[in-house]
Parts: sequence; C-alpha cells; structure tokens
Amino acid sequence: MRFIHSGSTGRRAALAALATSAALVLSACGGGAASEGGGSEGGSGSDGEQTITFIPKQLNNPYTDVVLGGGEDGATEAGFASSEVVGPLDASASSQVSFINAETQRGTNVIVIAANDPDAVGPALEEARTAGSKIVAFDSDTNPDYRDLFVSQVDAKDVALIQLELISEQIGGEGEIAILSATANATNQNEWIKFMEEELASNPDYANIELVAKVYGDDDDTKSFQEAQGLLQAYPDLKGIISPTTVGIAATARYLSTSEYKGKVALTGLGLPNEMRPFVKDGTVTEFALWDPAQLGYVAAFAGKALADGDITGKTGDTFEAGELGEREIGEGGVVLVGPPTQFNAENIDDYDF
Ligand code: RAM
Repeated sequence: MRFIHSGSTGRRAALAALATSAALVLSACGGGAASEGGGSEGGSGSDGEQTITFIPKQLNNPYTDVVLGGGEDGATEAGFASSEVVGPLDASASSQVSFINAETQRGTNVIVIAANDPDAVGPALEEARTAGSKIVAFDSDTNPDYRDLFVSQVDAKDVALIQLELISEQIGGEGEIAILSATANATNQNEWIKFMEEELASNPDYANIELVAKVYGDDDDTKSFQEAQGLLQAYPDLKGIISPTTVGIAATARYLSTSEYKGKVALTGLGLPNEMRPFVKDGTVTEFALWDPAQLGYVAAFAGKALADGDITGKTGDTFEAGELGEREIGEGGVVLVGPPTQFNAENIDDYDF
C-alpha cells in the first residue's frame, strides 16, 4: 500500500465503491443495511484465526470507501484471517447498534467503528467486549468508556484551527460565517466545532468574524445541498461557509458553483481532492484541507491486531507497529494520531488521487 500521492489508493477506493454499490443492490430489500466480505472467510475466530469487522458511520459515503480501502489493506497485512465491512446507509444515532450485535453473535475478534453517536453505541459495544471483542474507534470516537483506543486522523484542535485559518484568509478576516456540518450527534464534527467556537471567542485575530449559524446536512448529499441553499437565503451578508465534512463541502460547492454566489461566498472545510477538484478548477473553492483517509483505516487495522494479540491494552504509552507507516504510540485518553493534514489548492490538487 502506498499513501497520499498514490494512484493505487484511488483505484482501491474505486473498487471499494463498486463493491459497496453491489452490496447495496443485493441488500436493497434488506432494511437499509449492507455488508461486504473480504479476506478468505467470514465468521467466528474460535478456530484461532482472527477476524476483524469495520463498521463505518455509513456506507454510501465516498470518504468511507477510501478509509475502508486502507482498512482492508491493513487487515490483510496485519494478518487477520478475514475482514468484513458492515454498516448502515444513514448516520443516525442508533443505526449501528444492530450491526454491532450481529458481530457479537459471530464472535468477531476486533470491531473497528466510526461512531455515529458517542453513547448510543455504548451498551452494544459493552456486550461485544464482554464476549471478548476488542473495540477500536476510528474517525469518530465513542465515549472512551466503550472502546480500547481511538485512532484519530489529526489532533482535533488542529483540525479546527486549520479550517478557521483558511476561512479567515478567504474572507479577509471579517464578516459573517456559517458552519454546515454532518449529523448533529457526530462526535468528530462536534469536537471540531467546539474548538472552532472557542477559538473564535478567544483569538483577537478573529474578533471581526461572526459565526451566525450552524446547520446539519446529515452527511446526506441532497440535504446538505438544501441546507447550503437555505443558508444563503437566510443570511444575505454571509461571507463564508466552513463545512467540516466531505459530503457537506462537496454538496455546498455544487450549489455555489451554479449560483450567483460563486467566487463571492468563500467555502472551505474538509474535502476529498477527487470530489473537490472541479470546484477548485472552476473558482468556486480556493483551498480546503484533509488527511489521507486510507491511512486511518490502515492504522486502525494494525491497532486492532495488536490488541487482539495482547501486545497492547490501549493504555497511554503503549506502542505498536502499523505496517509501512511505522511505530505508533498511544497518547492521552487512548488516542492514536495518524495525520498529517494537507491543504489542497489549485497548485497541488492534481498531485492527489483520493
Ligand atoms: C465525512 C464524515 C467523516 C469525516 C469526514 C471529514 O465524510 O463525516 O466522519 O471524518 O467527512
């Protein structure tokens, strides 16, 4: 596996997207759920062969496809006998519970989860742990009581500060801004927003920037598009939008690109270069940020293997090898950082393929 500049990550993501679409078709009558097999065989680890299952926030999200591409590569390299992907089609608070319960029944050794809500998944994860599963949170944390460790993309405060710096630059340091987020319960977005609000209130550089609204597109393309449209109608003086979600920023860019606000209302946040490229090229977006999502899944798989092997327990100071990304150390609060974040603009966006 190669990272960041790699064409292989992009191809892997495309394959994952195809597989996901196929799974969705197969499960269309199955109550809004889907699963995608990988590795040699599914099922319990009772024969001594370890199994890992990834439960993302939702399956129909291009970001998720890239994360899971890295996750499946990591699972294979780390030596799991099988890896699976299961998950809901929407990111609502309790949509992952039935999937966790099914993994507990199957005796899955490691569950890797991006939590849609920090607490709604708690009781189900506790049952899984009692049954012997190791729990790795990634992308969006659970309440720390419910997992062994959390693999975080980048330090949460840094994610917040980058987005504020970008919007401030793009609106000339003053004016009204809004945030268009994912779901109202998403742990990751809420933490970034909390740090943004604290910084806006305390940093004199931002004294002339006013956050006038926070809206939620639920990581649904259509709802995000409509929320963007609604913001511009409700706040005619709006100077900029921060969207800390790949789904939200792409939908907002699509709205702005054909509206009278194109090039006048700034848009930044967290986006996939492959989705944002046309909007950078057509002048809708100047600069945005993200990390390499594949690395998140890759490191999570190796963390799961180290937990399942008993090499680490998830406590601060524990270290493990994450394949070609090298040694990782568990920091305060059981958090493993992946990073680094990258900023994408017209000069460098063609160097990235994910
Ligand atoms: C969306 C999801 C995900 C987040 C990225 C930046 O795809 O909300 O959890 O990490 O955006």
